[in-house]
Amino acid sequence: MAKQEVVMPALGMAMTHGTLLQWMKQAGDRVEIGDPVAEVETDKANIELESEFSGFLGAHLFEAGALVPVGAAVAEILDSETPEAAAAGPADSAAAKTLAPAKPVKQAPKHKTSAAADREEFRQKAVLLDKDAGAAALETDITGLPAEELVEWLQTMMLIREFETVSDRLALSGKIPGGMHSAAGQEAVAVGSIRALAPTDIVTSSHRSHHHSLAKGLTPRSVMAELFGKETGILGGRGGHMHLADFDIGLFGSNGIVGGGLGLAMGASLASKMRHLDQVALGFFGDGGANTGRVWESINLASLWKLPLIVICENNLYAVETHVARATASDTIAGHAAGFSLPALQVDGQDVVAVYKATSAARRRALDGDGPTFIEALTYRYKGHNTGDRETYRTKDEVDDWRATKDPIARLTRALEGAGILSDGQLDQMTESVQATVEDAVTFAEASAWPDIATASDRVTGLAVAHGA
Ligand SMILES: Cc1ncc(C[n+]2csc(CCOP(=O)(O)OP(=O)(O)O)c2C)c(N)n1
Ligand SMILES: [Mg+2]
Repeated sequence: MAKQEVVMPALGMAMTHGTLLQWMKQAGDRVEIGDPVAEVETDKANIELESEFSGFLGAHLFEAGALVPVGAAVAEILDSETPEAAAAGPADSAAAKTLAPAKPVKQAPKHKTSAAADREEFRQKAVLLDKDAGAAALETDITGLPAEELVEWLQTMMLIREFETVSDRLALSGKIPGGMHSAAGQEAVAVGSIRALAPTDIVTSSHRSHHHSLAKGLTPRSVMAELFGKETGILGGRGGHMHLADFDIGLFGSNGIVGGGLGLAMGASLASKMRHLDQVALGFFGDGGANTGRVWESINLASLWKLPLIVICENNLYAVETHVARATASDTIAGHAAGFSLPALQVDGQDVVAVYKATSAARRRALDGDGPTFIEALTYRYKGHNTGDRETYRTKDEVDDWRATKDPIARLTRALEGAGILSDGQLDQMTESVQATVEDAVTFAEASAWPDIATASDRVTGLAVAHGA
């Protein structure tokens, strides 16, 4: 009977324990992914603990009212066909643990959100994916693209999704220190754009960067080990999840300065132009980054000097808790950019082919000496802003809708199946393959050594590490 654990999440750097206020599912109950299993109180708030798996709930491992250490399993989700077996639970669960006296159960705060109003406002202002689109617009047109490449795109998107799913769980359980920013849902932006580049082109990223880094060619092992802070990580464990870089593959790094990556990309494109290289630089940032001055300074100079720069704004609708409609004066972010005398367009960021085509055109223009292009990719993050985000600013329905109707992996899969490109059983093989790759990355990271404390001040700059100093 396969088992998966529901664990007490780490919702802040200082959190060591949480109180299990009440159970919302009983042993033997059927549980779907996303179902609330228990209500938990932390030092910050009350949250619903959702299941990451579907199956049957095993025995409660703690009683309501118990103080539970971060990372401890509170229940298991069993793969059992027989709910009775699930209810029986593990042999040692006869008495659920109580580490603290039961407390009176507090009322959970009402779900506070203004997302519905925000969405309506944004619909009036911007060209959203679902605006008058109809079902046809939610398909992906793969006409004329080589089957082998399309399958590789799908596989890479699946790998990123698996990496994000597993690492998010590890961050919640406290195994990945400091949490992370998941890019689950945004895979098509990274893969569609980076597959339109040459391997020698430069990419700079933001704080949400696992998808860019894996698409550009960092190995899952080197990224996972970096997230763990181990010496086998791509930066020797110095960078963590917000500082992934490898100059040898043209990945000039992620960083925590919102909007900062575009300045680096602009500098790289200036260098390419001055050296007369056949090379472009692509800089990513988010809708929040689009409200920082450095982004527009970079775009202004790149347009004025006709630099080989591709600017991609991943508009996932939120900057932490702020909806883009609350922070953006013009109708669209591309609308801001249009004033800088460069092509500025919106693309469906959940359509890997649309992103690929827009970036290919931008690259041709850049190499022809005509300057930068601004691409606003409309996308969505499935997880909260970072590990432990309580997501009180949007509804579960909104997230479910994006997952159900606009998922980039499902869309490409449908297109490939429709065209007979995926053979029988190939999708299952691809799923097993990405699961094995990520499992291997976790095993590798866990088994790797911590950096030697005596070397703490060595290789502290990305430049030195990337050159193997
Ligand atoms: C210059 C700067 N200002 C503020 C922050 C705090 N901060 C971290 S992420 C973030 C929101 C970024 O939103 P967005 O650019 O839309 O990217 P997303 O998180 O959606 O990928 C903010 C404000 C920061 N890291 N750097
Ligand atoms: Mg955003």
